[in-house]
Formats: sequence, structure tokens, C-alpha cells
Amino acid sequence: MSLKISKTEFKKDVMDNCRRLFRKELDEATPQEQYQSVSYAVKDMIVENWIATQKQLTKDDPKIVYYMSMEFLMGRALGNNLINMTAYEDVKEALDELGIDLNFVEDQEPDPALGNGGLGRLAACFLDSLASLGYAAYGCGIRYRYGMFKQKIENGYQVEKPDNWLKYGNPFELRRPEYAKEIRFGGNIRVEYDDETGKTLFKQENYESVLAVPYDYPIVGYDNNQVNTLRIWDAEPIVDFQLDSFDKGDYHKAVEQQNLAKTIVEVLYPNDNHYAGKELRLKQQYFFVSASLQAAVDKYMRNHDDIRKLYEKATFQMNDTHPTVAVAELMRILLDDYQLEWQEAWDVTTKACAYTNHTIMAEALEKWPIDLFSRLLPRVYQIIQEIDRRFIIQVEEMYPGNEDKKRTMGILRDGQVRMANLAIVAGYSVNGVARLHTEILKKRELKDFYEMMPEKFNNKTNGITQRRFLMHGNPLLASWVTEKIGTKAWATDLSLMSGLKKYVDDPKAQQEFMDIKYKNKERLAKYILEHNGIEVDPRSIFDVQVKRLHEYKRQLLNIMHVMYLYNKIKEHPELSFYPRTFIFGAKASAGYIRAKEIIKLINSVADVINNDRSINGKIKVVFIEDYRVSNAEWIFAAADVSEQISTASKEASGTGNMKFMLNGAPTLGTMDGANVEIVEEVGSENAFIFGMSSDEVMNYEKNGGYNPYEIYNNDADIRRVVDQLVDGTYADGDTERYRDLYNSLLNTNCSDRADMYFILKDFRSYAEAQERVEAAYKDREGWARMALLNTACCGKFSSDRTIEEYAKEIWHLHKIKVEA
Ligand code: Z15
Repeated sequence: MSLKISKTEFKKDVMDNCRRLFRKELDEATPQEQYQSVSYAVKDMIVENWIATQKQLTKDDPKIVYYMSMEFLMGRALGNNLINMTAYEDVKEALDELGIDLNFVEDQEPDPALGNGGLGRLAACFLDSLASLGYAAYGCGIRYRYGMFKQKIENGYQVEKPDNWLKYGNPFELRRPEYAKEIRFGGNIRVEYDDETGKTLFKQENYESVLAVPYDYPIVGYDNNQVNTLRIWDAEPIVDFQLDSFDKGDYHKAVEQQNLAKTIVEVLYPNDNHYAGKELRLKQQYFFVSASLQAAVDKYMRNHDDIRKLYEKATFQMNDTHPTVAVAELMRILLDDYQLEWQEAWDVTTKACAYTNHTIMAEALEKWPIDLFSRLLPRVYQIIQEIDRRFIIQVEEMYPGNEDKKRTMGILRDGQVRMANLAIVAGYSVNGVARLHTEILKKRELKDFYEMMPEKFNNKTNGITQRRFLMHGNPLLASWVTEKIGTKAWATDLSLMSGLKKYVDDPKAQQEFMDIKYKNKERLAKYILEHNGIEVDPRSIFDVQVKRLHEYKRQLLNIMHVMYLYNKIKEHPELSFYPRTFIFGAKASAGYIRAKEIIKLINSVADVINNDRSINGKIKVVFIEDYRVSNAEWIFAAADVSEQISTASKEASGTGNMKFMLNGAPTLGTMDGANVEIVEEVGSENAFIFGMSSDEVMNYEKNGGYNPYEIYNNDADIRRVVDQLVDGTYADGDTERYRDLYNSLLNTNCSDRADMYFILKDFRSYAEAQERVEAAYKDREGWARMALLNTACCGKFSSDRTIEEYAKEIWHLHKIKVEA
């Protein structure tokens, strides 16, 4: 497609925008104003295709998937849109002619960060693939006023700053007040009997309500004229809108509703893999779910007449348990607004809702206290009671007298509403996100459900979009791949990367590949110098762990291994050691104290080691501030080693692992999540695998853990590192600063199990794997071959493959074709 209009016209659009919006010539405009002027010109081009897509949808009337998610971690839109419009080069040239650097302009866009980590970024990759593959899809979510916090590192500690991403407005969004919906909270339900129809009516009274107003964002498909929609909801107070007449002029109520509207979409909860049980969070969930379902049902009813067949044209994918109140809300709409009988409504709901599980971490499971839930959502709660009642009867029929089954599978138990159980009972599909994860769900976590309804369970191994994480993030490697395999078609068919296999032993190709890696390392080194003031050597091994900070992901294992290496170099300066740069990037949830201690530890170790002239720069440690989608693109491109070292069984899939692989960084990791499948694709000789297996971990857990003192007492190197947490080495003599971390490993004064995440248990095995990395890196051809093979074997991990599987096996969608 490339640029739809001439370069001259595009330039004129940009200049006109600048005049109209800011009353300035381009060269007088601030960088932010330039960014806006360019983005509005790009949006104008997108809008043509957006309209064409809507027309095509009306014409074809295909089944639509609604991807319901509390999080969409989109990252910057401008560059990505240009890539998918195949207009990136043309626009770059046009701007060059105006004396403007596209990269600089891109850098002015705040990262839309309406997500925490893996789950939110997965949703964003899925939207990209859905549009690129020609499927009709809406993303449904919340337009948080503040997204994921900005991370500052002050004196080694994480400090959170608000992310005011809408400060200058967003050129790509479109407010759609005509589709606003009313959302009701609280109050009571009055039961009315309608003499005429003989039906029982449920009327909510004394409720508070807000107006949900949608904002649409274009999701540009790759080179196919298709533009899908991400619809995220803002909350506004209802001014005189359907307020019962006696409420009119009720000042208190007006203020209340104003406050509710303001607070509800104020901020994204910064927890990843952790449930906090806050009432406001439940309000957020119901708010966007109810609005999205009302909109979907309205849309359907505009050109169909039988609500009983809704499932033929709409399917709702619930991204984790966060939107699973959808099940009951859809029932409510069908029962109360459309007057269906229970069985009819249930039939529609259970054919339209599907659930993805993303974790087995117990602390992530959503279980709402019944009193809170029923107070906030009285009618929805009644419906859940009825779903549970009927389900328990079914369980009793299948397993007469078996109380255990009811205890594990019941929805309402111990004063709680268990959202996962609700999703499984009502969903027609339950999927895990990597093969190992799905097996663990079937064999352990959800065993009883699997035995009762095996047909619902399936696996969909995660994937990532090569458009953002190779084409945009690593343009050098992208062009090289195109040249080598002789086609750009890998942009929508990543399996073509296997065409690189014939070059893995070709010295020239190896050299070119490593030269590109080197250039990307220089680019990152420059970024690190500018942002951290630390000088790193691009010739050293870039060993990278970037992901949310969580104990199960074991950043602590990584940094303790750095401490171990440092001890070794200090003690044996004569030993050969290949220079390494250990790069970390991670946000800790604001209230996760231990995670924050680990960030401080990493920065303290960095301080000590980076300033020790005696080790000749053999080790550098860098903590990249504010790890986010935009700098992630550069980090993956520059990585030599991909650290994927979670305690086996804990990381459901991981997706960073795939982004590293795509960019030619071998995995140093445990047999966890999708690592298992990465190793299967690339071969175990092209990865560095270590540590306990998931079965070993789960067996220890069953038996109450292990005794870390056996390791502490018998391994002097490990003991020394553990002791250094409390001897002041990395705390200016303070022996207490890391006492909690020390305790977490050895269990003095600690409520948890000792070393819950098996850090000491896996330490030796990890250190040995790290030695294998060093040896392998020293063999330059061997390393080039291995790195190249990782890129060559990454085909399976495109989100295009994942989405094709969802579309065929769960959603049953057909493609549309949008003409230019
Ligand atoms: C999150 O980022 C993930 C799971 C969750 O339950 C929540 Cl609340 C947040 C992650 C998994 O930890 C990760 O392994 C997986 O790759 C990702 O979801 C996408 O499936």
C-alpha cells in the first residue's frame, strides 16, 4: 500500500495541521506539537480505511470477537501504525524533506500504558494480529486517566510518578458520545409481578449510576486496508440522564455521581499476578463489562431480530478472571432487558463466553467477599446464586454425595464469589497459555473441572507480533532477514523465518548477523549512557532480564549470582572472565515491599561493582529505569542472553522470552511456561536450560517445601552470598536493610515457607548454566550460529499463529476482505 497520498500532499497536511492546531509554522512548533501535527495527518489516512472496514462489516455481517480485557498495553501508536500501513519509509522521507526526524517525532508520544505486563501486552499483540489476519474484532477495556506509573529510581529505590498520558490529548482517539451507556451500582432489587405477561420483573432501585462513554482507537492491520477498533470506556457523571424524577435536583446525589465517575476510571491498578480485593477494582470491572456487553447486544440487534442467536454473531473472550462478571451481566441483559427464560438465556451465554487462564499463582485468584459483591451488584449477585444453585445440582447428579467436588468447584463458597469457577462453569472454552501451563491446569489446579467437562479445555500457546518487535524495533535485522530469505512475507507469515536456517553455517551471514547485533548494542549503550550515566561496552555480553518484578520470576537469583561472580573475580583476578553487562528492567507493584527491596539491592550491587576499578570493568550492572514497551523494543534488539529463570511451574507462558528469541538471543532459563516450547523449536543445544522441573517443584510444595539450610551449610560460595545480604557489603554497612530478603531465603522470622521460590536450590545449576553461556559466547562462530538459529526457529511464536488457533478452534470466525 505505502503512502496513499503523494509525499507533497502529506507534507502539506502536516503543515496545515500545525497552523490550524497551534497557529504556528512547523519549524516554530515544539516537538510535541510536531508530533501532533504528524499524527493527525496519519490519522486522516487511517480514517479512510476505518470507514471502509465498517462498511465491509455491515455488508458481510461476520461473527465478531469481543476481546474483553482490563488491560491493553499498547505502546506507542504512531510508528506502529506507519509500519502496518507500510508507509513508514515514505513518511520518514517526507518528514526528512521538512527537516524533521521521524524517530525524534515518535519519541514525543507518551507510551499508552493501560496495562501492567504480560497479560496486557498479549492483548495488544492479539489486536494487531486480529486486524492483520482479517478478523472482525473489538478490544473492550477502560480508558484509565492514569496508566501504569512512571518509574523513577531515586537513591536506588523505586519511586512511582503518575502517568498523565492524556496531558496533551491523544490524536488517535475518537470520542463516541452517541454510544454512551448507563451503568448502575448498588441499591436494592424490587420484585414485581406483571399481571399482563405473567412475568416476574426485577427492578433495581436506589442505585448510583454513571455514564460510560466510549473512545475508539484504530487498530491498523498490516497491509490489508483493515482497521479494527479498540473501544475503551470513560466514565462521566449522568446529568439529568434517566434520573428518577424524584432525584432531579438532588444535589447530594449529583455530587456523589460526579465523584463516582471521576474515581472509577482514574487509575490502572499496578498489580501484576496479584489480587488486592479492592471495591473500586470490582466497580471498574463491572463498569467496562456492562458497557461493552450493552454495546455488543445493541449492535447485534440493529440488524438481527432474534437475540437467542446472539452467539452466532458474537463471542466474548474473557482475558483472565478480571472480566468474568460478564457471564452474569449477559444473563441479566437477556433475562431482564430481553425477557428470555433462564434456560434460553443460559444457552446463549454458554455459547458466547470463553475464558483464558493466565496464572496458577494462588495470590492472583479473584475471590470477592459476598457482602461486598452483593452490595455493589445486587441483581448480578442474584443471578450468580442461581447459576451456582443449578451447577451444584449438576455436580450432585454426576458425583452423588461427593462434598469435596462441591467444595472445590462451587462458585459461592466460604463467603466468597470465585470468579474463575464462574468463568469455567459458564464458558464454552477454557484455555491455558502454554502447553505446560494447560497440562498443569488439567492435572492439578482445575483437575475436578477437567474431569467433569474435559471438552472445554484447550491450549493456546501465546505469541507476539513480529510487526512491532522486529520490523519496528529492529529495522536492521528486519531488512537483513528480508534480503536473506528473499521476501518480506515473514511480516504476516513468521514461519518463513526458517528460510534463515540455510545460512547458519555461512560465515558471511554469521558476520552480518553479529554486526547487526553489535549496532543494536551500541544503540542501547547510548541509551544507557544518556539515561543512567553508566558506560557499558557493546563488546561485552549483554545479559538481560526485563519483566515485572516478582519473587517467582527470581530477579533475586540473578542478582545473587552477580554477587557470586564478583566475589569470584575479586578472589581470583587471574582467572579468565568474559566481560558481561547484566541488564535489568522491572517495575514493582507499588505496595509489594519485598519486590522493592530487590530493586534496591540490584541498584546497590550495581553501585558497588560499577565503581570498583579493580575488576577492570569485567562486570557492569545496569538497572534501566521505567522499563516499558518503547524501550523494550531496543532492549530486545540488543540482547545476547535472554534470562527466563522463573521457578518451574510458576510462569504460565512468558512472552518476553519470545521477543528475545525473535531478535536472536538464546534463552537461559528453566523448563517453565513457553520456554519448553522454545527449546523444542530451537533444540536444547541452542539454549541454556537449568534447574528443577515443574514436577519436582510441585512435589516439594506438596510436602511443605525443602530445607535451605542444607545448601547454606554445605556450599561456602552460596553461604557467602547469602551472608552478604546482612553484613553490610551492599548497604553501606547497614546490616538490616536486606534482612527481610535474607529471612525469606532461610526462614528466620518469616511467615512463608523458607525459600519458597527455590533460589538456593537452583543456584548451583544456574551458575553452571551461566558458565556454559560464557564458554559458548567465546566461540564466536558457534555463538553466531546459535543466535541465528533462535531467530530462524521463532516462527511458531507469532501471535498470528496464536490468533489463527483461537479463530478456528474457539471463536469460529471467518475473514473479511477490505478493498482499498
Ligand atoms: C499477567 O501479566 C499474567 C498473568 C496474570 O494472571 C496476570 Cl493478573 C497478569 C501473565 C503471566 O504471568 C505470563 O506468564 C503470561 O505470559 C502472560 O500473562 C500472558 O498470558
